[in-house]
Amino acid sequence: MKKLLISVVLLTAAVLAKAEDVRPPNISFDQLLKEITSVELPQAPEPALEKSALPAADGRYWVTVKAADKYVRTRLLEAGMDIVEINKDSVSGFAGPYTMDQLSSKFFSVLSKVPAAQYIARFNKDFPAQDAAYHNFKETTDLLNQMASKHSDIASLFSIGKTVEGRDIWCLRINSNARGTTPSAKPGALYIGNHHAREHLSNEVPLLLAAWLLDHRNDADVKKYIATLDIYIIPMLNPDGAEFDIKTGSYQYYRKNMAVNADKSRGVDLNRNYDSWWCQAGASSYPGSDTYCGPRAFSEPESQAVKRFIEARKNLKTHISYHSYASEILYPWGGSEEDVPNVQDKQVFIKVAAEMGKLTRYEPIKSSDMYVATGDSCDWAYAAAGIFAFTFELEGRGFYPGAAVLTNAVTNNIKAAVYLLSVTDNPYKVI
Ligand code: 0X9
Ligand code: ZN
Repeated sequence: MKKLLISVVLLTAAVLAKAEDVRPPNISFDQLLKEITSVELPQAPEPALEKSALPAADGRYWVTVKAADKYVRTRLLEAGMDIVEINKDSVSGFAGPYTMDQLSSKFFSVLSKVPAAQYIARFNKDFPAQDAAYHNFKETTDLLNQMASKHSDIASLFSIGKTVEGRDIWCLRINSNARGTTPSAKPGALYIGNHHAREHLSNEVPLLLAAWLLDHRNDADVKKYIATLDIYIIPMLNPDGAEFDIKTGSYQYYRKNMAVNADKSRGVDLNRNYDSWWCQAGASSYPGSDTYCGPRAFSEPESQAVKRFIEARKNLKTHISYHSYASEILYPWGGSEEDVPNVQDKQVFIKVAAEMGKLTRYEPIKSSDMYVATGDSCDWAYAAAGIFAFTFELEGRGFYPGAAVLTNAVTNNIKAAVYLLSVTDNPYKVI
């Protein structure tokens, strides 16, 4: 885990214009890239703007007031309260200055109050305006659906399972003659993003990779890969965490999934929850910690979904798991300082990582040279299924590198991902 860099909040006319844009999203890769670049325009900071742009800077509060029956509720309505939620012993809603005065009488008991703007911002459920180019869960889901329906002859979308909070973990499959969960004997490549909630760039890269492959389906090399390989893209493995991280409109620096732990703390580190030397080093058994490995290996629905997915597809040969940030390409082992014992496999790992390093300008290293951490997904994918599995630590100075890094990160990483496709038929051909 690396040092944090808090990005400055800048609202711009261009960004606001995008937020109000109600046209259906365009799924062509070039259009998506244009959208990304069109929001890279923060100009002079306008400190007053953010506050004045918030609704309800009119002295309203969000209040919770004791109200055990309909009679009290009626009195509250008469006092001018805008009741939004009715609970067993209380109601919550909006109250302006007049109502606040009324509520201060002995008759009522105010249990809590926050300025209305603060309450509304809490339900923003989206990226801060300067990062509007990033895709939240709904936008990601919509784009994947549109890609699958526009290219229904070669692309299909299915859920590999549900998260702790019941969201679908979407997988876009690109294959010229097999759809959905139908097995294929063609060599397979798997790209997964967003194990970690706050690493939003790790959703963008595989999402735009999918758009690019479909847009370029008629390029000679891409056409060949679509005809001869079985390609799976799961951009958002941890949508619960990703949504939690953005839902107040300011970032939470949240890493884990949204499991409720035995001690009531939240979250398991999904990249410590796989069954590869589970919880032996570089992981914590304390539930409240950011590297909590969970109560047992594969305790989490998200990691279980990956396990089921990989175990059901013996044709998978190559894999990238996207994370951020370090500009590194990591290969096994990560949970041990040893090299992988198979000498040929080691050579393949080193060679393929080096080639992808040239395309991204990321440094290729053995994962444990970053730090030894057990229970990570790529160690497990290689140990359990022999998959050549790489962890990409994408670029950017911080978990929230802004829209400015998107163009480079996406275009260079597409080159590396396509290179991986070029060796997926037989990774050993590189040595
Ligand atoms: O710690 C992780 O899970 C990854 N880094 S991150 O900053 N994205 O959290 C790195 C995983 C690499 N694996 C090992 N070193 N085992
Ligand atoms: Zn990560």
